[in-house]
Amino acid sequence: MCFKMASKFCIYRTAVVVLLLASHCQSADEDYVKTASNLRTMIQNKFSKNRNHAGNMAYHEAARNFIKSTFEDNELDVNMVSFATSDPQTMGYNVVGILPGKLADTEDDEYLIVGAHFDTTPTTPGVDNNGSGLSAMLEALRQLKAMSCTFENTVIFAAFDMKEKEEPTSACPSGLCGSKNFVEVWLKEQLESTGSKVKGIIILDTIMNYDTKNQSQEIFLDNDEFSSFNAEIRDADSKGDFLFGVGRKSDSKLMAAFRKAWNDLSKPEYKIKSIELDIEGAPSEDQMNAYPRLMDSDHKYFWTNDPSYSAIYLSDTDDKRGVMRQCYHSDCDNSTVMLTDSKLTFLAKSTIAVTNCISEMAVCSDPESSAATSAYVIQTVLMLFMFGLASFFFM
Ligand SMILES: *[C@@H]1O[C@H](CO)[C@@H](O)[C@H](O)[C@H]1NC(C)=O
Ligand SMILES: *[C@@H]1O[C@H](CO)[C@@H](O)[C@H](O)[C@H]1NC(C)=O
Ligand SMILES: CC(=O)N[C@H]1CO[C@H](CO)[C@@H](O)[C@@H]1O
Repeated sequence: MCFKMASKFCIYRTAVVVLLLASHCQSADEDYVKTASNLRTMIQNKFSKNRNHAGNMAYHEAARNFIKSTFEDNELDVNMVSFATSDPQTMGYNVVGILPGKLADTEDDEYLIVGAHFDTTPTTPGVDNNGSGLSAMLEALRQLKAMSCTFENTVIFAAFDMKEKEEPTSACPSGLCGSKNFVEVWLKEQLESTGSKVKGIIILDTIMNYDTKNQSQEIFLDNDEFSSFNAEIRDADSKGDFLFGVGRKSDSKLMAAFRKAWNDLSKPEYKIKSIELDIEGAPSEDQMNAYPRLMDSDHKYFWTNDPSYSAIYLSDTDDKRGVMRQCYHSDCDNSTVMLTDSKLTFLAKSTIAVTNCISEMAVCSDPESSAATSAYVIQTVLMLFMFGLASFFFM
């Protein structure tokens, strides 16, 4: 009706609707802006210099203490977990923060774990690798706390030390020492003493290098089984405009939950692509060797553990995309190159997706959250009412 009658009123009415819709949608955009701004500040101030235990010991320690105090500020139970390394002079330190759920310390509890490594190789500021994953984890923690609801399940935030292997000392020649210790010692003891289980782990590694230029994305998987995945990238002009997720068959529920959280957000130009390896449970030696790129992050020991835990690994494909082809493990993985608006917005989307995925899976059960939902419903009803009123006057 409105559209047939090109009246002045029709224009008013459309304007009112547009304004109402804009005010209603604003909060989503504000979330991105606020998240990106928090991430920028954190990376700039805390994660823009080298954090190798031998390369820059003071900054490595400062990063660790910053993570610890962030956990404390958010009222987590904090464990600074030290572990011996193959170098008797060097200790490793994981920083673990626990947000106990209502089911904490019971056999019904199923942990959700978010993990990122905080060290770098000796020669890089490590803004993308892996200041990005760590910042996303800490910002997701802030957002989860801001929801002010008590989760059914316990959520654990783990900052791993000594992921990186290229270093002047022989502390961790194989890499992934922090997450290995976390899984095989700390988590094992925790589960044995409580009888609790693990629902899923999200590993955030190098995740902020978004690049929309043609040919910015190299093909990074050469196994035949990925030919259609590769074709899809080529057909879209090989743009590095997606977050890359890896899981096994055994991780399909967790990956589906994360993808849903991602796809429910706005800004579809920031994409997600994931693969599902044809693996159930712990990968065999042959399977490990078949996918070297896909096994080389902190999810590895969650997969190989007995029992094997559900874990997904998220990255921006590291040295196979855009500027990271030159900057990986080097000088220019720095704040000037990485802290652009589009890279920060990409990181913000990953952060909000982690927040929403964890809050969904950990089951928020507080009346306050349903109060938030009611507020949303009331806002919507009010909006429809005003729309009706506006129609009445302007028809
Ligand atoms: C990217 O590739 C597409 C298709 O090949 C082409 O139409 C477009 O102009 C290219 N963009 C740039 C910026 O080169
Ligand atoms: C980061 O690296 C770029 C490229 O090498 C350089 O131009 C810039 O000055 C560096 N920024 C910082 C903060 O070191
Ligand atoms: C995805 C990923 O693991 N990114 C990098 C983080 O740091 C280590 C060590 O440099 C790299 O091997 C990872 O590939």
